[in-house]
Amino acid sequence: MPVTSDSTTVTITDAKNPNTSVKILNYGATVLSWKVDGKEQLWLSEASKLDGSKAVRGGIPLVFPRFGPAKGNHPDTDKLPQHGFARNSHWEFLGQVDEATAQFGLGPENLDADLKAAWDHDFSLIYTVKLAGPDALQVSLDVVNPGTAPFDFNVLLHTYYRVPEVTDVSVQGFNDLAFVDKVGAGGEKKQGQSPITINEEVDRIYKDTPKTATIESKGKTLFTVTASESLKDTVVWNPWTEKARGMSDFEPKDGFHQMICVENGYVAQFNKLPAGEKWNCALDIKAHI
Ligand code: TA6
Repeated sequence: MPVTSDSTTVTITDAKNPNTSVKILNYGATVLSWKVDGKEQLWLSEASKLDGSKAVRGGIPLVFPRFGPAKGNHPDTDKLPQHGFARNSHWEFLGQVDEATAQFGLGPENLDADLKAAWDHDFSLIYTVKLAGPDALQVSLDVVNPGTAPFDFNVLLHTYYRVPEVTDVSVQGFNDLAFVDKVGAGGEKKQGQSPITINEEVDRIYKDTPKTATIESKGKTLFTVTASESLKDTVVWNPWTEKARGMSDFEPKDGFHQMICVENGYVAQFNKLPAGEKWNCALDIKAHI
């Protein structure tokens, strides 16, 4: 049975290779693990909470309906916690679409009362996770507005890619795109340069990014990442020493050497979804093991 579930997780196993699988925690509909022929492709903190007490530190957390902390400039979402509520809510496993695909749903009925009060809109999220091949993972999200008024939202797939050593990594495909630098005081627009490398804390928002990027190490491609047109922007993040030390759920403390977040989303501004309409995004990741 390639799709199996228990009370807290769903696992999709490749029908042709039992060592290839993806595991999703119902809490946050968070992809916790993606193994290709037994080799883990995602980074997950050893101190990550998996009991629903806190958003998962690692894997692919989902960010909706706001990205980042409240800034006091968006009353409709400013009462929400950082990165919204999708990653820290109990999603419903809707079942398998086929032997390689599972679906999860979230609506107002799934939200804690405080979160529902903080963002009182009718909405429906349908998240689909697919083992799209022996070395491919596809995730896609439908955002539906069944209500009678529009709402503004951000979406981000906060993917923690596992890498051998982040200082050997280069992210190709962004050309020399400018970025907003969130490190320090944050918010300064800076000129980028290609490839993106990591030798310190990096926390950048790249707007209107090309739809395909590669994550390489020592000239070898580790991942090819292809985003739908609707995922306009990309965040690149590595907490480095101090920020890793400051996160209680980030372990081991030097684990930032084995991860890089390349996060496809719609975050540079809010997206308005009219009443009765649906928005979709998809991300395809190929692992080159
Ligand atoms: O996506 C990058 C970022 O917004 C960083 O600024 C950092 O805050 C990271 O997300 C992790 O946020 P979290 O709320 O999961 O600690």
